[in-house]
Amino acid sequence: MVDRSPFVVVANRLPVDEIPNDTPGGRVTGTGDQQRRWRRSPGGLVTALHPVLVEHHGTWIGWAGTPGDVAPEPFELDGINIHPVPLSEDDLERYYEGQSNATIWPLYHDNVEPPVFRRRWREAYRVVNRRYAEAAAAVAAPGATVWVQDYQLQLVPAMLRELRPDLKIGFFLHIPFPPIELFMQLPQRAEVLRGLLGADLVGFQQRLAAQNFLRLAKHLLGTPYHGNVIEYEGRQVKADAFPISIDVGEMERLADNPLVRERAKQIRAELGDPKTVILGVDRLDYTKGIEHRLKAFRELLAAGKLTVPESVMVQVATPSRERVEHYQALRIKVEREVGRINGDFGRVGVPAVHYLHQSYSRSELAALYCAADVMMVTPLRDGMNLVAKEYVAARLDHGGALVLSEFAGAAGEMRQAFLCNPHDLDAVKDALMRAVTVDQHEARRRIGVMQRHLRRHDVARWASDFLTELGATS
Ligand code: ADQ
Repeated sequence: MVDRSPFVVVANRLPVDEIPNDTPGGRVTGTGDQQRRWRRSPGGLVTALHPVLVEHHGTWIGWAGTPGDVAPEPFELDGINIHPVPLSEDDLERYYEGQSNATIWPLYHDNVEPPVFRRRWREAYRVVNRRYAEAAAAVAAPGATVWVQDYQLQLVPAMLRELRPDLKIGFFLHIPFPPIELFMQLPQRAEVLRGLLGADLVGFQQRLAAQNFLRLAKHLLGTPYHGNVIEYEGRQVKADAFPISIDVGEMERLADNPLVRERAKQIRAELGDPKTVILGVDRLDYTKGIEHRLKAFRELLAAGKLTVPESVMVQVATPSRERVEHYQALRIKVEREVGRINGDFGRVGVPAVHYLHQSYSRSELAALYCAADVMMVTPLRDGMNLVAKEYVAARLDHGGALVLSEFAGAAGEMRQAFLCNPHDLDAVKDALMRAVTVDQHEARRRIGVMQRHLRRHDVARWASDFLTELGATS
C-alpha cells in the first residue's frame, strides 16, 4: 500500500494500459498467476500532470481497464502511485455506457442525440461515484489537494467533502456544460449539481459553460453568486474557464522527426499524390459531425467544385463506445455515406474517401497531420477538440489550413481557422472551399498566429493555471 498523498487525481480511467505478459518492457506487478504488465498510456492529461504528481508523491485513482469485482493492487509507475478502482461488467454497462455515455454525454452536448434515462443507471452512477470518493478519501493525506476529472464523476466532490472536509477539492469538466433548459431534463439534476458544488473550484473549457453553471445553481438551488463565486452552505465555490490544450512540444518533436516527415510524403504518394488531401480525425462519435463533413464533400464533388483524383478525403474514425446503441447506428450511417461517395465518384483503385476505422500511434497521426492540406474539425458540439490543436502544432512548415466548427471550444482561441456552423451545410462547403483555395501567404499567416498562441498555452500551463487558482481558493 502506498503512503497517503498530498496530491491526488481522480479520473474514470487510470493513465496506464495493461499489456500482454510476453511483451518486453513495462512495469510488472504481482507474481505467478497474478503477474501483470503495465505501460503508461499516451495522453495530454497524464503528460501535464506527471511532473506535479512526481514532485508531490501523487496518486492517480481510476479504473485499470479490465472489468472485474476486484481491482489490481496499487503500484508505482514512472514516479506515480497508481491506485486502481474495480468496475464490474454491470458497472460498465450501467455507470459508464449507460448513465455517463447514453444519458449525460448527449445531454451535455446539446442533445444532438436524444439522451436515454434509466433509473438503474442512475443508481449505478451513484454507487460507482461513491467508490471513487472512498478511494480518494483513503489515500489523500491531511489537507491534500484532490483533482477530480470529468462527467463520469460529478458526484465525487460532494461525497468526498463529506468524508474528508479537510481536503482542497478541484473538479474539471472536459465536455460542455449545458444551458439551464437542457440541464433541467436530467432526472438526477439537483444531486449532480450538489455533487459539483462539493468542490472549491469547478473548471470548465469555456466561459459560457462556467456562466451556465453559475446561473443553474441560482435557478435550481437559489444560491447567490458574485462574479464567479457561489455562496453555498457557508462555503465559497468558484467557477472558471480553463481551456485545455495539448503537449505542444511533443507534437512539434514528432513533426520534426525525419521518419515522420518521410512517412507524410509516403502517405501522399500512397494516396496518388493528389493536389488536395482533406483530413478528418475523430473518435467515431455523433458529436463530431463526421456525416455532415462527408456530405459537404459529396455535394462539392457533385457540383464539380472538387474532383477526384485531384482531391481526396481521409477520414480516420477511432472505434469508440461500440456497445452503446447510438454509436452502432452512427457507424452504419457513416459507412453508408462513405460507400455512397465512393460509389458515385471513385474509380477502380481511386476512392474519393479513404475511411479508416482504426487507432493510430502518435507518430502516424503526426504524419497524417503533416500530409493534409486541409484539416476538417466540424463537431456539432465539443468541449475543446484537441485534434484541431494537434494539427496546427504539427505544421512546423506553416502549411495547411484548418476548417473548424464554431461549436468546438477550440474556436474560442483559434480565430484564424476557417470557422463554420456545422449545422449549415452550405457554410461547411464554403469554409472547405475557402481552405482549399486560400493563397499560400494567407494560409501561412493564419497557421503562424495560431501556433504562437498554442506555444504560450500548452497543457502544462492549463494544469498549472487550474492548480494555482485552486490553491488560492479559501
Ligand atoms: P475527445 O472527445 O476524445 O475528448 P479530442 O479532444 O479531439 O476528443 O481528443 C481526441 C484525442 O484522441 C486526440 O488527442 C487525438 O489525437 C486522439 N485520437 C483521435 N483519433 C485517433 C486515432 N485514430 N488513433 C489514435 N489517437 C487518436 C474529450 C472532449 C474534448 C476535449 C478533450 C480534452 O470531448 O472536447 O478536448 O476531452 O479535454
